[in-house]
Amino acid sequence: MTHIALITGATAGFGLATARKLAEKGYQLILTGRRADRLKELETELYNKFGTKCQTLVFDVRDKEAVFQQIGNLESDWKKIDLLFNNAGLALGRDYFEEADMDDWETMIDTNLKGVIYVTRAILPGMIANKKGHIINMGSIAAKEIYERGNVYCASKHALDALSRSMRVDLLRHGIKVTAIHPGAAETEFSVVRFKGDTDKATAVYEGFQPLEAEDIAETIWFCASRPAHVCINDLEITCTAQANAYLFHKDNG
Ligand code: NDP
Ligand code: 8X3
Repeated sequence: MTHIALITGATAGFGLATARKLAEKGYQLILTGRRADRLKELETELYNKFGTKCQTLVFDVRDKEAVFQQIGNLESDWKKIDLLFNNAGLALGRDYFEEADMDDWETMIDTNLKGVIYVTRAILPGMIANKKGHIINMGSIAAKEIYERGNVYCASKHALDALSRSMRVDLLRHGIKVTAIHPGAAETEFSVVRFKGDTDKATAVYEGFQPLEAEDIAETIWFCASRPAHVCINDLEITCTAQANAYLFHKDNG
């Protein structure tokens, strides 16, 4: 039987790599993000490579009305979502608490927390009706520990961790699995976004060690998604070998 997955933030990084992995494994995909051109390119790529059937939905996860409208407008067959990957998210800035930009803080809270709440509520009626489903929430090592100048990004991911554990408890009676995955440093567009297009600053983050790659996370998502029906991975932290916790790295350049 074909499974359907909805991925938020499928235009780059973890979401894009996971779309490719799930397509290879035979999933039908609902690909979402704000960059419509990238979603269309991915849809074509996956169809040509694997014959994957896709729907593309262009919305900002912060826009509650758009989220409910677009997901609500899916044809009934596409509403039977087996796997939701709440991946869309971002960090903006890396500044001391008293210096950080308040608008950046609002954006992180609205995207990393409220976006997950909206998308999850929009897809849940279908999962509850099916009495099964799996929600995978993208946390971070920053959901487990804080680091200097990580303030509101860390807070948004700590809140997401609490939300994920709450979902696990509240959705237990519906047979729905909930997993939180917490990666450390991974080289995607994440740091380019965090440093607002400053690629030198972004590249410097990963100098002197080998970070995780998006494909490492896609493999891990697939592992979580492919466990037998009676097994649920609740919480999974993953870092590259050179990273021991949120702030301790072993770098070649010291
Ligand atoms: P990327 O910047 O490569 O990808 C982020 C994705 O999120 C894009 O597809 C982007 O799509 C989407 N997105 C961002 N904001 C919105 C929005 N408002 N509405 C809809 N989609 C949005 O970063 P990563 O793949 O690295 O990050 C994915 C997730 O993983 C994030 O939640 C991040 O916090 C988390 N994470 C990242 C780590 C890392 O080191 N890279 C480590 C731990 C966790 P578009 O711009 O097209 O809308
Ligand atoms: C992204 C990884 O270490 O910048 O969540 O918080 S980190």
